Amino acid sequence: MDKGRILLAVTGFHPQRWHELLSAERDVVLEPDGPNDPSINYAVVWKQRPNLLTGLPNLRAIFSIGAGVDHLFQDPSVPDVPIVRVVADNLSRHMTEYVVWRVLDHHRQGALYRAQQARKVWHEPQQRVAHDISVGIMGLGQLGRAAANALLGLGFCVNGWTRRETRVEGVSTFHGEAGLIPFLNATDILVVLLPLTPDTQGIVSYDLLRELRRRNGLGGAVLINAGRGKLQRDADILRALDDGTLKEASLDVFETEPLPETSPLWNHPKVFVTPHAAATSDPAHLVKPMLDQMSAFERGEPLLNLVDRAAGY
Ligand code: NDP
Ligand code: OXD
Repeated sequence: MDKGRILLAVTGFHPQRWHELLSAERDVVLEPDGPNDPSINYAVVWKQRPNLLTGLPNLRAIFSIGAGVDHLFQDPSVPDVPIVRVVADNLSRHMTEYVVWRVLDHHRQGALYRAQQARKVWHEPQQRVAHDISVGIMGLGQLGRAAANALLGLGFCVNGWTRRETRVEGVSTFHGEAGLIPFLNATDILVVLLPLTPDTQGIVSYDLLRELRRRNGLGGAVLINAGRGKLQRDADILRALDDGTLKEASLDVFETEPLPETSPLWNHPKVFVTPHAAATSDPAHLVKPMLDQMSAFERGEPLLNLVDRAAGY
């Protein structure tokens, strides 16, 4: 197979660095030359314009520059070619840092200390050991497993919930609809690392949060969502925080992004907000493996990290 040409189609951030690095090895364009451009062989995309990829007769594969591919499926006309997503140590490490940071902050009562400091209060609250706390991770994929292992290393009990039956050493695993309530009932701090699919949209509802365990020394259940904003219902989270169903939340993702200035989540004393920054795709780490995959594919080797279209992730 000849050395294919790349269409780089991203919206929402500047493509310059991706363009520079991809161009080191291949011809890269930012727009097809008309609706049926036969010269395009690969599309490297993030939230591409609807219909942009339809009718490219020689498209061999699509590369998402993110781990999540829900942005691609916003366009129902995405052609039926293999879709490769990001799986990278660098991304898993960043997500693990975010999860460990937020779990430890809730566990070590960061919000309480910040409030005490503001009032110059010298008071030592009771502190639980990590082993008394169960962190439940929804989604034990590339990112969820890495985070689970780090939390186990810190001494937390870790539960995991997946679509299919899964085993991860040291983690109590649950799966499917039947496993969801038992998983929640055994979880103090809920970490959401699911992909957004038709099955998971809106899953983090008030009813789900009500099932979390509250018998620990944290003084209530905690939610950490770094998956996708549309997995949650912002209004349900606010309701749960306000009536005590949830003690605190760390949210990296929101139903609408950027989070609108009018959202009460911005100023809520029990909410810690980050701007979808838990694990950002870094072209310095991701472009080379992408180019290597294209070359390997052209030598007849299979593509790796393929998306299962039927499952939606
Ligand atoms: P993976 O595809 O490796 O893992 C997905 C996990 O979710 C799997 O364990 C899968 O179960 C589980 N899952 C999927 N659907 C369901 C379902 N219906 N019920 C129960 N479990 C389900 O994804 P990654 O770990 O690489 O990434 C996870 C998500 O993190 C991405 O899709 C993206 O949305 C988000 N993300 C957010 C970032 C940020 O900065 N905030 C950065 C990067 C990613 P099974 O094991 O059975 O397949
Ligand atoms: C991703 C993201 O999916 O950055 O990789 O959210």
